[in-house]
Order: sequence, then C-alpha cells, then structure tokens
Amino acid sequence: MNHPTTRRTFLGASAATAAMAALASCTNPTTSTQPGSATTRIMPTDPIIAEFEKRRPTSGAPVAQRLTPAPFDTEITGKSLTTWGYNDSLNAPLIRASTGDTLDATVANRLGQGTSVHWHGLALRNNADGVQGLTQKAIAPDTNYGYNFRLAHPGTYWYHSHFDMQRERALYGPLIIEDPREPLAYDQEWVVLLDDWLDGITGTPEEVAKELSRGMNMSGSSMQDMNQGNMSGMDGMDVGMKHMLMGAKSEYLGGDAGDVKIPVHLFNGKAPMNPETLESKPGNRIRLRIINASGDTAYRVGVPGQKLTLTHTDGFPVQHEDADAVVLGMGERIDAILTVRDGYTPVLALPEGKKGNAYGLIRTGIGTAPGADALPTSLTGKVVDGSRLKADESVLLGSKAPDRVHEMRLTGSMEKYDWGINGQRFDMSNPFQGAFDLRLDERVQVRVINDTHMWHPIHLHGHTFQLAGNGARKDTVIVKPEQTVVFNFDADNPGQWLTHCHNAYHAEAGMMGVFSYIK
Ligand SMILES: [Cu+2]
Repeated sequence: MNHPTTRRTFLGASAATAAMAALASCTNPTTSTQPGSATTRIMPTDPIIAEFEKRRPTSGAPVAQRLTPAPFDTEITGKSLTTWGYNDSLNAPLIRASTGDTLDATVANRLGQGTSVHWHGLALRNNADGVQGLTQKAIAPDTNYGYNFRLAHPGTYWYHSHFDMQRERALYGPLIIEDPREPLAYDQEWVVLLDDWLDGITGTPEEVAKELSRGMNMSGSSMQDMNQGNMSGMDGMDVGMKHMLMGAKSEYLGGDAGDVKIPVHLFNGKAPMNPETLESKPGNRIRLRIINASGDTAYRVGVPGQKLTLTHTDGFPVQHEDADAVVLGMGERIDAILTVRDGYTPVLALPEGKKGNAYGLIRTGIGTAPGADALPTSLTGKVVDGSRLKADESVLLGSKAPDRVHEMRLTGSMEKYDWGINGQRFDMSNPFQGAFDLRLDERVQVRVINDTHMWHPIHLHGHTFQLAGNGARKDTVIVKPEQTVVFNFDADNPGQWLTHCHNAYHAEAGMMGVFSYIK
C-alpha cells in the first residue's frame, strides 16, 4: 500500500476534515504558503476574484434556480430503486440563461452528507467553482448554499456534484447559455445527457470504487476478502471482480475502453425500453446538444444512415464538419445539426467497447418506432471527436509563444489502480503538492503525456484551452494511450483550479492536480 490515506481522503467522513484543512489558510484569506517555500497563492477568497468578476460582461438579469440534492425513489429498466438526484428526478433541472446573465443558484442539501456543485466548462469566478476542499468547504447536510456568478460565454455546459462519487448517481444536469447574437440557424433544440448507470442495479458507485481500488492483483485486501469468504459464490478470475470490466476494447480509443461493468445506459434518464421521443417535422434542423455525463463510458453518437454537422465542442464553435458519428469522452459536449427526415429517426449512442446502447427517437407522425434490438450495433464511416476538430476563427487564441510550459504525465495502471499525475496520487488534504503554478496574463502550454495503457478524458476547470495547431477550444480532451496532447490557454482567470481525469473512478483513485495561480 503506497498511499494508505489517499482513498480515505476522498471518501466519506474524512472529506469534510480534508476540506477544513485545505481551507485553513483562509484565516489569512489571500495567501497559502507551502511549507519550505515562499509561494503565495491567489486563493478563492482573494479580493482579485471579485475584481475580475466585475470585468465579466453583464446583462443585469438574474437567473434563479433552486437545486435540492436528496435521495428519491425511481425506476430504471423496471427495477425500483432509491438513488440521489436534484429535485427528486433522474432529470435535473435544465438551467437556461443568456450570456452575461447572473446565475443565482441555491443548493438545499438534503443528502445527509456533504455536497458541492461544479459548473463544468465555465470560466467562472473561482470561489463558485464548487470543488470542496479547494474552492469551498463542503455544503453541510441540511444547510443551504448560494452560488452567484456571471455567465461569460455561450455554449453547452453542465453542472454536477464534485463530492466523492455523488456524480455517479443522478447529481448532474444541463446548463445552456444562449448567445444573444447566435449565428447558427436551427428550428429546434434537443439537449441530450448520456449516462452509464449502475446505482441500485448491480451495486453502488462507492462499492465499485472500493473494488477497483484493490487493483487487478489478487493480493492484499482482495485475498483477505477471499479468505474471509466474502466473495463466496464467485469463481475463477471473477473472484473479487464483480464490477471490474476486463477486455473492453475500443480501436478508436486505442485499446482498453473502460473499467466498469455497466448494466444500463441512459438517454436523458431513460433506458432503451422506454426511450425519450422528440416531436418534429420533416426538414427541421435540430440542434443536438449532447453531454456525456457518464463516469466510465465514452459514447459514439450518430444517426444511422445520416450525417451530423458538428458545430461546437465543449461550448465553443468549431469549423463545421460533417461526420457519420462522434465520440464523446466523459465530460465532453458536442453540438451538432441534424436535418429531420420523415418517420422515426433514432439518435443512437453506443458505449465504446461495451454492450448495449442508449437512444432517443425523433418522430414526425408516420412510421413505426424501432425497438432497441432493431438498431445497429455499430456506427462506422467518418468518426471523429472534439480533439480532431478545428476552432472557429472567432475563438482562436491567437499565436503567442508560451510564457510557461507544464508537463502533465498521466500515470498508473489497472494492476494497482494507482492513477495519478506525474506519478503522484492527489491528496485533497495537501492539494498544492505537485501543483502546476502559473501567473496572471501568461500564455501557458500544457503537454499531457499519457504514460498509461488506457485513455483518459482530461478536464481543466475555469478555462477553455486550445488544442495545438489551431485545434478546438475545449475543457475536456481525450488522451489516448502513449499519446501526447498539447494545449495552450491564457491565464486570465485567477484562483485555484482543479485538473483531473473525468473518469470518475480514475479521479477518485488520484488522477487529479491543481493549476495554481501564484502572485
Ligand atoms: Cu483516466
């Protein structure tokens, strides 16, 4: 056991303690000094955060939203279960605003444990970023917490809990920021959230994370469990591996596709036996806003026999590109235009390297709805993901030599399940160890080097970087095994910003770090 405390820091009761420790520096609100160094960090409570907020565009219009995270009863594939969600639903409220509006969200925590809400993809004020332990203390049970911040950029975003494994239940929802000067022409919109679901069906996310943390080797705690008979009824290589998925292969992702056995995939909270249906008319142009909210599954999304015109990734416009299918890693978003044909049109999401599907149907009034079994099991032809698209001219960063270059090596293995960054597993009680320091107004280049045998969707909070070579502006990017992805961003949003793999189980295991503005 290399880091016996790492998991404890993330899980359960000790999380609040870790949050307190990390925010202890807030007694001196503007500085956090590492032992043995004179580094002064711009903390979320620094007055500069409010100063920068005033510079953001404002419409003066508030958008109020109450979110109540709580347990609720629901049904998935005919099975009754209790899970956690916002406002008692698998479909959390769709928050819709315009650029420049101020989001005024009240979170009424009824979970019986701490929580926080992260607004994924937004370049927002640091103290509203929702990372308990880094930008705020956890919201205590039975208390309310207010998030209030300006929405600076239009696009397709989402929000989710950033506390332990809570996002792996239904604690996530869409956040759409309209552009008052929208250049894209379309008749209808369909916001699509995809999720890999297991809670209450094969186990709980915490049970899965616990099992995976033991790694693939049959030593240590797995062997102890066997000796104690905890794994009775299982045999052979399945011993201790109720949830770990072996041999999930995706050529597109460069090998191993995922770690977890997923019993059902959801399209807007609906399993394939009862798909969501959108009413439309032939010839309508539908803007699909597709969000991968899953924990361990990349989805290949397409409409069999039709092309999608890809227009945005992670909220930002790209040079339009037609494709037969698009792959989304966890946390990624794609906007696409689809022209509706007569009859039923399935929007199909196939989990890379895994069984099953998720889909929704567009209906124009004639024909018969296809069943889940009648849909194709593959989507081929031209297949792309956001990392292969080019930024629209309007959002190019502009060429500038980097002031600072950071190397971010992705490390770890399935054998030990010791996912980390630069060989270190993140510890929220010591968040600045190994931090990527940067200063305001710098052009920062990040070289993400995947030293592992698995792909990772790497996410940066508070910024939208640009992939090298005039690539797309993104906040989450697929990095394949042994691949190096280079991106640049402008350090224009002071504070402390998490970066992490958006595989929930990899992040939990320690593949996280901090981009830390220093003075
Ligand atoms: Cu990962």
